Amino acid sequence: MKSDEYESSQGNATDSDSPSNESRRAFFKTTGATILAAPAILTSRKSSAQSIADDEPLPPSPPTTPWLRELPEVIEPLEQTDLANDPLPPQGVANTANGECGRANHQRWEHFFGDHPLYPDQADTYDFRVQAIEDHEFHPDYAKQLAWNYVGGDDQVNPTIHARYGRPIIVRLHNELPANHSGFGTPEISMHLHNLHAPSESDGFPGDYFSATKAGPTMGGPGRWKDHFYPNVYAGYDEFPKSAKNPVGGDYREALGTLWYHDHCLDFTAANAGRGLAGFYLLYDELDSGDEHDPNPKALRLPSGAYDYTMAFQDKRFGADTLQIHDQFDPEGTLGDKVTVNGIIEPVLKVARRKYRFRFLNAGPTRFYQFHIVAPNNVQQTFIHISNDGNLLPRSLLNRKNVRLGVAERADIVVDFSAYSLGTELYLVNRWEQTSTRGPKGIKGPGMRVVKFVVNREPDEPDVSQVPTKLRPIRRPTAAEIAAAPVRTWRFERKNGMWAINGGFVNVHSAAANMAQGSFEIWELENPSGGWSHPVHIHFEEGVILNRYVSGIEVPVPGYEKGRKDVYRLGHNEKVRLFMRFRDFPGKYVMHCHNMTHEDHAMMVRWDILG
Ligand SMILES: [Cu+2]
Repeated sequence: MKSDEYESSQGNATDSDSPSNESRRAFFKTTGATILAAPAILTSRKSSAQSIADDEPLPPSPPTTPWLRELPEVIEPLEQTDLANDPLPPQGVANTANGECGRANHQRWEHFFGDHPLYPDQADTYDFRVQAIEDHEFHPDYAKQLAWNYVGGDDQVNPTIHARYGRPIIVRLHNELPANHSGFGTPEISMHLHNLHAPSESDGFPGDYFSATKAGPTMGGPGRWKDHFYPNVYAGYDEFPKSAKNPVGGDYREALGTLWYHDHCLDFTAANAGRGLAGFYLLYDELDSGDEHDPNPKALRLPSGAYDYTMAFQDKRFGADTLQIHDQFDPEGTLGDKVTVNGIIEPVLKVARRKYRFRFLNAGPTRFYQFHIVAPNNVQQTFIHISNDGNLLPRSLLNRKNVRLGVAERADIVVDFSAYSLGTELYLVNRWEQTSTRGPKGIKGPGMRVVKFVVNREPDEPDVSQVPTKLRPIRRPTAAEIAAAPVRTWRFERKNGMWAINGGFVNVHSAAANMAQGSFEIWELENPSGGWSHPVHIHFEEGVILNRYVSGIEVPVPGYEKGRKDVYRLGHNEKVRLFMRFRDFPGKYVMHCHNMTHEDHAMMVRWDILG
C-alpha cells in the first residue's frame, strides 16, 4: 500500500463510505485494485501504522509461544431466552413500529404457528446481541484487542445452538455494534445460517444487511433487531408432507447436522466474519440424536455431550503491534498465517481416554486446510470420517489419515483416544501449504500444529458410544431425473482484477437464474484457471456431485464427497457437475465463492426460487 494513495483517498472518506451507498459499491466493483487498495489502510485503525507497498509481502505475524491456553472440556449449548413472553413476541410480519428492520414476512408463519404472534412452547427461542468486545485475547503473547461477537444467554460468546428436527427456532439478532466503528469491518450485519433449509428472509441474504440507521439495498428499512425463523424441517417438505408417519415433514435423508452462522454483509463478509462473527448450530434428529445412551434402535449413538466437540478454524494476520490486520479493499485480501481455534491461537484440549466426535469447520476467511492428527514424532494417526459439510455420509470412512477443508466446509471425525495411554500428546496439523489467498499449493510435512491434545484422564463412565458403518442413506437422483434435468453452467474466473461468475459481478437486485419451485437442474461449476482455487457455496439447497473433471478429464469423486454437499472445491482447471433440487421456500438466494475475499470482491450471483 503506497502512502500517497492513502493520502489521496482520504479526501473521499465520508459517511457514504458505507455499504448503503450503492453508487460507491458500483464504483468499488468496477474499478481496479489500485484504487481499491487505498481505503483499507484508511479504514483500518489498527493497521494504519503500516505502510506496505502492494508488491511487498506482509511480514509474518509476531511469534507466539505455543500451548499456553486450554480449550474448555465441554462446550455448553446456548440457553434459551423466552421471547414468546417478551413484550415484543416474534411475529410473522416485521415489527418495524418497535425497531425491527424491514425484513420480508416470515414464510409459512401461519402454517407453523397460526395467525398470531408466537405462543409459548411453539418454538425454541434465542436472543443474540452482536457486540464489539475490546479485550479479546487471541493469545497471551498478544495484546488484548477488539473482536466482534454474537453474545447470547449468560454472556456466552459465539454460542453453540442445539437444534432438533421438528422443533422450530426463532433467533432474535440485536445489532449493538458501534455505528462510528473505524478499522476493518462494517457495523451493518446480515446473519447467514450456513446450509439451513431456511426461507429466504431468514437466510441472511447479503443485501439484507441492517443497523439502526442503515439498510441494505434489498432490506425494507433499518432497525435495531431482526428475527430469524428456522423451521428445522427436512428439505422436501412439500414432496414428503408432515403426517403421523412423518412427524417432522420432509425427507429424513436430507438431514443436516453441523451448521454454522456467520455474518454475510455484502462486500464485508471476510472483514466481519474475520472480526469474529461466527458460531455453530448443531441439528439433531432421531438417527443423530445427540445421545450416546439413546435406547431408540434407530439412533446411531455417536459420541455425545462433552464428547461431541466443535472446532472453528480461522486464519488471521497480526501486525507488529500484535493487533489483527485485514485489507478489506484488496481483491487478493490478507492471508492469515495464524490459525485460531474457537478464537484462540495454539490451544490445548485435554481429553478423556474414549471416543470423541470432532466437528471441524473452516470458518475462513481464506485458507484451505488438510488436517492430520500426528504423534509428537509426526507419525500420522487414524480416525473415522463420518460427515462432510455437516451431513452424515452414507457410510463411515474408516482408517482415514487426513481431511481437507476449503472455506466453509465441515468435517465430522471420530477419534478414539482409548487407544492411547494417559499422558499421550497428539497434535492436529495442517499440511496444505498456502502462500497467498489464491489457493493452496502442495502438501508439505510436517505442517503447522494448530491444536495439542493431551490424554489426561479416564472417562467418568464407560464409553457406550458407537460408530456404525452405515450412517444416513442418501437420495441420489434417478437416471430419468438426470436425463430430464436442464444443465446450467457457472464459470468462476478473474476479471478486471476482481472475481466474476459467468463474466458478471455481484448484483443483489436481480437474479441471474430463476428456478420454478419444485424443479431440479444439473449445475456445472467450472474453474477454467490454473491460478486460483474457489470453494463455491450454494445457499439453501444442497447438491449431489455427479462427476468431477480435471482439465476436461473425468476423475473419481472421492468417498468423502459422496454425500450431500453445500461447498464444492474447485481446484485449478476443475469442473464439478452436480444435481440440485429447488424446493419448499421461494425467494432470493445466492451462490458465491466462499473464499471470503473473492466473495467480497464480487464473485457472487443471486438466484431465485419462484413461488
Ligand atoms: Cu474463489
